Amino acid sequence: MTGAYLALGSNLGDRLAHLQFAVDALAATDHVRVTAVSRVYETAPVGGPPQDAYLNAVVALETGLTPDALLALALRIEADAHRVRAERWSPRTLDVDILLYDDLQSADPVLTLPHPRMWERGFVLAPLRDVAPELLEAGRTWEGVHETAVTLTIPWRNDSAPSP
Ligand code: X6L
Ligand code: MG
Ligand code: MG
Repeated sequence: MTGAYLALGSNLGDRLAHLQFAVDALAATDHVRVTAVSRVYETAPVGGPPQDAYLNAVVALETGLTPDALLALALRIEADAHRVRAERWSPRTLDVDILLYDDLQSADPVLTLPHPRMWERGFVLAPLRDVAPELLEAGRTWEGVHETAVTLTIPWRNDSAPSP
């Protein structure tokens, strides 16, 4: 089993429902165990055309899936949430990005690991800090990222240990 971290984002429709949908879909997948979910953050949009604020979160997994299989799963979950691929960086119902897969480094443009721009994005780092504070350098700050009062739940699973 390998540790991986996924970033979730939504700024269309019922944003919170889309994030929870992703957690539920991940947890329901064979060879995937959701070990932790971050708090949910409301974040100012970065890049692309003017668009509404996002909700962002990060999920920690243990998985027996290969990186390619995990990417295929992420894309399928986005499609199942009715993601429409319009112009680059446009609003979306659900974005599921692989941030880290074990300590794998890959320059493959289809799946670059670690996620090439994750360390500059507060909307990634704030939730990542919730589940893996050891990965972040101390004292980093970011703007436009606000913790919300809502939380995601990890669905009960037969084969899952309690989350930390
Ligand atoms: C210069 C040029 C600086 C481009 C930054 C950063 C572009 C991030 C795109 C950039 C640049 C992105 C989310 C988002 C997007 C999200 C929030 C992107 C791709 N996804 N904003 N913008 N949350 N808050 O999940 O990340 S589009
Ligand atoms: Mg993204
Ligand atoms: Mg993406």
